[in-house]
Amino acid sequence: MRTNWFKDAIIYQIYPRSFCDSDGDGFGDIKGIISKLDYLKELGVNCIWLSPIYDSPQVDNGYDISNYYDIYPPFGTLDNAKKMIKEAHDRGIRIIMDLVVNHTSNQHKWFKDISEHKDSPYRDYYIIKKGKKNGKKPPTNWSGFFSEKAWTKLPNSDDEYYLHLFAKEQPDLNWENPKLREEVKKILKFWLDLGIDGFRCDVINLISKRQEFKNSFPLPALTGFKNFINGPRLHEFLHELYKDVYANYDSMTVGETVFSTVPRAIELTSPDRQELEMIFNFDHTDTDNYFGIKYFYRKFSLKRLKKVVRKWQDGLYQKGWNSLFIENHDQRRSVGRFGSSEGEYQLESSKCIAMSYFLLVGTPFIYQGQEIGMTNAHFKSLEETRDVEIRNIYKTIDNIPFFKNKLKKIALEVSRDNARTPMCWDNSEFAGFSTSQSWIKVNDNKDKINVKASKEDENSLFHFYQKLISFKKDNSDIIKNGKYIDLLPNSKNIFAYKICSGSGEYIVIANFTRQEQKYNSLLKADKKVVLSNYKDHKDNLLQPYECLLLK
Ligand code: TEU
Repeated sequence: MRTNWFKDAIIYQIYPRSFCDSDGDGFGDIKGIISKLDYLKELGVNCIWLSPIYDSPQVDNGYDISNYYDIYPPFGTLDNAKKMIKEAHDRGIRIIMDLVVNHTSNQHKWFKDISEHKDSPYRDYYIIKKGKKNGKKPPTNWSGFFSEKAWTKLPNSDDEYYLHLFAKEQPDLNWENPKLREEVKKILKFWLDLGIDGFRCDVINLISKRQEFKNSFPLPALTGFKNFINGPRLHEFLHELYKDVYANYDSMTVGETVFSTVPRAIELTSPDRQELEMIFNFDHTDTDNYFGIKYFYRKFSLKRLKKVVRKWQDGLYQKGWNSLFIENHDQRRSVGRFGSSEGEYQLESSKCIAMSYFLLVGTPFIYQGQEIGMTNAHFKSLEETRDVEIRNIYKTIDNIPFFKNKLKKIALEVSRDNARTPMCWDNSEFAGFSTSQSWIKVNDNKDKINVKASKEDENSLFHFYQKLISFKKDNSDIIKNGKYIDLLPNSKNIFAYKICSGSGEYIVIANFTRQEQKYNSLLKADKKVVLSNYKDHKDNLLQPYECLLLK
């Protein structure tokens, strides 16, 4: 009954609050999504990943869920969601939902109950520990992902604390408790029975915590990470969900796994272990920073990127399955990133990056707006941003004696809000996203970069993505068993690789610089150009950011 449809999926991520607003309140909604399904079909995608639409106080834009069985009213109703699922399916588009079960909102009825009643039956749903020194100090020195301490005092308690790896409004769930795991299965079944096709599992490799709860060596960020990343019962918990729920549906799961490694990914995604279908690894998004921390910015290097691609493509070959992405709602935009350029060669370089990642072996993801080349928002001040993460970072920076202004500038440039500004549909006042002021500013370049303009220009990035999608669909036999071969591992300017299998092969050659690059045309073997970002090609020369797909 279960099929491997995830290997043929071309997935489009929708960030609902910024996608399309149907009722003019400046906030995207489900009816807005329904109105754009034909657009997605035209682009060619066959699956949507929806960031959370569940009921939520929206401290972390819906990644803090207060009711898993209902919809946040500004997004619409459950009936709207049912209609969306049907309308998508009618167009051959599957839907996977975000599943946020490492933590809930502090407004979830379970957490509210323990905050109000000492003997609440839900106490064991969360991770509650007595503080040290009669409750004056937290149980451990751990710190979380949003530059906060990981423990906060439980409301109405003198000496007890609860664990939260994200904002203090996002208490972590206690997966050691079998009752909690049954609740999670109930949630999964509810949505699968409603017709959902699977889940993108938020920070899923944090669900199992080491039970010793001991202090760790203090770090500038994520002190104690070994206690909560890839914990001892992670695989057991995931297999339990698979066996008791997923096994009965033709569903798929993609796990968001922070700080993952190839051996870990093989364990998580190898089909015989029955845990997840694929994972997101973030190694390539760390090719322009130090230690995996985006604020420690450094110049991108193609060699670093190629090393990471080689590691993951070779590592999972015939053992697991890769996901492929260059943007999402937590990352700044790819225009101007990964060697691409904002300004001169903007279109050529966006196409070059697009081809390079999209045709690797794995399931590709496109984040809303990426297909038309939306850029960063270029925020001028904190007031223009909305994200809880950047607010916390600003507080941290205020406590640092030096370089405050420089650090704040970097924080604005890498802020998650860069990817969260409204989808630009046309050049009207509110970019066709809404008929009134949106919850966060519209990009200043909406007059040039919008869906309408992209569709009208046959040379646009939108049409280029359409072609990449068709190629990927038409060549799925090669890709499913495809072996990745890096053709120029030592070049710091050219990314060239071959994907080959018993069913055939193709080659991608891409110049990641704004200069012409000489190369040996023997690389092209006897193949013909199927797609490129230039009309004419030179024999032994690649033009700035020129990319070639050869078959
Ligand atoms: O992200 C997990 C995560 O690790 C990121 O928050 C990361 O720390 C951050 O992007 C670095 O800039 C997931 C969701 O994708 C994110 O939106 C949520 O805020 C987070 O989990 C908590 O649910």
